[in-house]
Amino acid sequence: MPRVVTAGETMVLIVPPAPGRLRHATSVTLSIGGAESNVAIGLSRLGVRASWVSALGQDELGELVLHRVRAEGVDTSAVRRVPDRPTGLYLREEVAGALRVYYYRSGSAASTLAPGAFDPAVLDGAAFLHLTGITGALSPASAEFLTWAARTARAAGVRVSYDVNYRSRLWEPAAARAASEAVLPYVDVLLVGDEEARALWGRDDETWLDRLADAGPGEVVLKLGARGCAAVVDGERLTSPGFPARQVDPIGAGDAFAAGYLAATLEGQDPADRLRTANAMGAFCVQNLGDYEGLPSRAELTAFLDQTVDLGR
Ligand code: KDG
Repeated sequence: MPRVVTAGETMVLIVPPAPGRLRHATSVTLSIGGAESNVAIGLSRLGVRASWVSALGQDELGELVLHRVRAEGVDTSAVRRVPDRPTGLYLREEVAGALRVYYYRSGSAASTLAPGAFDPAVLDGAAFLHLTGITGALSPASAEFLTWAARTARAAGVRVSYDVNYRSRLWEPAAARAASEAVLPYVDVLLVGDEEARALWGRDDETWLDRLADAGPGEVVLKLGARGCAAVVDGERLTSPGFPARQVDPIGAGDAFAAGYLAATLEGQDPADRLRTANAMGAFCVQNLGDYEGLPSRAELTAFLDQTVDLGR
């Protein structure tokens, strides 16, 4: 039985080998990217059984996504294939130090995720269902899926973790805020970044964290990037400093953070240690290229947390 189930869209990701405009790239790398599968992969690498639920096109890109996620030991048995819809695609480029993404996901297979998209039995034995706000932006049906999935988990006694994951290329702040607030009553662990908190709610202060906690989640974690994180856990306020890290690629850091937090929770770590583990995962992730490729094994994470030096030979 998986201990954590994640649900949401994963796309094929096209990345040029070096910074510069995509139009000049003469070769590219094919990878995958999707917040929820990133979390499942992060957990799997840490030895936590994870299952990813989604919909993919009946196309070669769908095969690519399935192969990559399965290769990470994540259970994909509840992924549906949709014959008449494509698998989503996104491209990245870095121009003058600024990262840009281009989505080709409108009408994608995953945008057909709707209430009832998975058999609730998928959640049997799971400790957590992990969702993100991205799903709410895919289509009106997916927005309903998000609250349906959270409600279904709650009814089955499965805890819900939810990452706001605001993507400004997909929707306006007011719509994203409304979608997140609709899920909050069913959420146990809420993860939100400081920039997206300001974009959606106009604030990220302690009183606001308390107010979010009052809306449902017993645990509200505010991600502060390199500065670490702040949290309200069962009424207790905590902060945890970030780890020094040489940033190569920030994408995926929030998902790594979520995977670390959930893994540490399942291990029974106390709130302060959960936040420290989550920060370590985020720091580990940003030092490598790719959404998930650089995520650590359990042994690598432990060495990082202990700041043990591995001579590598
Ligand atoms: O968190 C990383 C994700 O943003 C990336 O993998 C792509 O899921 C994605 C999205 O919708 O932006």
